[in-house]
Order: sequence, then C-alpha cells, then structure tokens
Amino acid sequence: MPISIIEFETIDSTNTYGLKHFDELEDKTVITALEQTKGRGRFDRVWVSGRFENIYMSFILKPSKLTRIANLTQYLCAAAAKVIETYGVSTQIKYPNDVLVDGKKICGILCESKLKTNAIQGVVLGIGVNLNTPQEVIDSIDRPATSLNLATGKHIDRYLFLNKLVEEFFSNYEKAIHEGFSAFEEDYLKRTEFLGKKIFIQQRDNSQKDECTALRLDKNGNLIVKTLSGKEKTILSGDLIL
Ligand code: BT5
Repeated sequence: MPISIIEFETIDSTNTYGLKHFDELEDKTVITALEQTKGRGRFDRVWVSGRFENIYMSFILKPSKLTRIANLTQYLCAAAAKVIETYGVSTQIKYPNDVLVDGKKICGILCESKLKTNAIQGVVLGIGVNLNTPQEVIDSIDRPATSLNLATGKHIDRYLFLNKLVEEFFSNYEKAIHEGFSAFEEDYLKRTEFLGKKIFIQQRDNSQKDECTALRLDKNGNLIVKTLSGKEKTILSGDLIL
C-alpha cells in the first residue's frame, strides 16, 4: 500500500510536482489534486484537468530493481481498466497508454523517469481518469473521449474510485516490478481489441501515418506489427490510430 497520499486542491501537474520533489518524496507516495492548471499528456500535449471530481494522480516509485519502465504504464492501464469495470462498463486498452470505453478515451497515463547523471532513480507514474467531466467539456476534446458519469448515467464518488485504484495498483505491484509484462499479461491482453486488425501508427509530430497490421505483443509487452511491405516491426513509440 502507499506510504502516504498527498492531496492538493490546485496544482500545475501532479507529475511535474512529483519530478520536482522526487528526492524528498518517499517510495510509493501518491500525489493527487482536485484540478490541474497545466495537466500534461505525452509529447507536451494538454490533459484537460478541470475541477470535475476526476482523478489526477501520480505514483512516486523508487523500486530497487525495475524490469522495464514501459511495463509500468501497461500495468497501471490494466489496473485502471479493472476498476472502471467495477462500475458495470466494459473497457478496451489502446496500446500503449489509453483505456477506452465504447472506443472513447476515458483514461490516459504518463510515465516519466527521474534521472540523475543518466541513471534512473525511479519514475513518476501519472494517471488521469474522467469520472465526472461534463459532456460539453468532453465535446471540446480534439479526439473521441468520454467520462464514467456519462457512460454509467451516474455521479461517481471520486474518493471511492481513488481508493479502489490505489488498492488495485499496489495489490500486484511488486510482481509487476520483478516479473514485468508476464505478471499481468492476461489482464492486459484480454482488453486489447486491436490485435489482428489493420491500424495506423502516427509519429509524435503527426507527420506520417503508417498503415500496418497489429500482430501480437511480445513477451516484453512490445507491439509487433506487419508493415505493408510484409516485414515485422516492433513499435516503440508513436500513437496507434484504430
Ligand atoms: C496521455 O497522453 O494520455 C497522458 C495523460 C496523463 C494525465 C495525467 S493526470 C495526472 C498526471 N499529471 C499530468 O500532468 N499528467 C498526468 P497522450 O497519450 O499524449 O494523450 C493526450 C491527448 O488525449 C490529448 O492530445 C487529447 O487529444 C486527449 N485528451 C486530453 N485531455 C483528455 C481528457 N481529459 N480525457 C480524454 N482525452 C483527453
């Protein structure tokens, strides 16, 4: 379980705070906020973070041994999907870091490493989940999005969700750290609907969309695709367009 949960009313970003104060924060500290003024996605994208009783949270993690950092994102994705499903909705995982409901993004994860003279000291693993975002705010997001209140027709108790997520995350955390993808492979794979399908990989600068077929995830959790020329390729960065 976490050492402590630190909650802010307003913060720029729980990840930014976690990185800035990394040295003085203990392993397994959880930072949360009611709203973020500079919520971030990957590649400096904006994460819409208004005061809507949503989850904006970062785990400060300093494991002595870490198999693969990318697996932590996948592990948290599966944990969040499980918790969302306790509200009676089904979820899909979009590689590598999104949880979707009805094909629309409800949760995003941002994993950032803390480096000191090129050695990894640990990670700040951030997650945003839309629990009670109003429809008009969801409509303003530039990609298909949703919120748990809209999917269930009910207001969602933020503290209950937060506690469930923290508990689910730490229930299998040690195993995920030591064994990597195999520790939670089944939970992740059963929610991935894109395998076997035609997808596009878009690079971060949006320059190019490469068509390919999603084949499988390898034992490390990396996505293997077949390109149009028939070659197998491992996808280590970029966005999946379904
Ligand atoms: C992510 O980036 O999905 C990572 C989001 C991580 C947010 C958490 S909140 C706590 C912690 N502190 C932070 O500052 N960040 C983390 P990416 O895969 O790059 O997706 C970003 C894209 O998702 C945006 O460009 C929008 O298209 C879309 N988006 C933005 N806000 C959204 C929201 N609230 N719900 C659904 N989609 C959103």
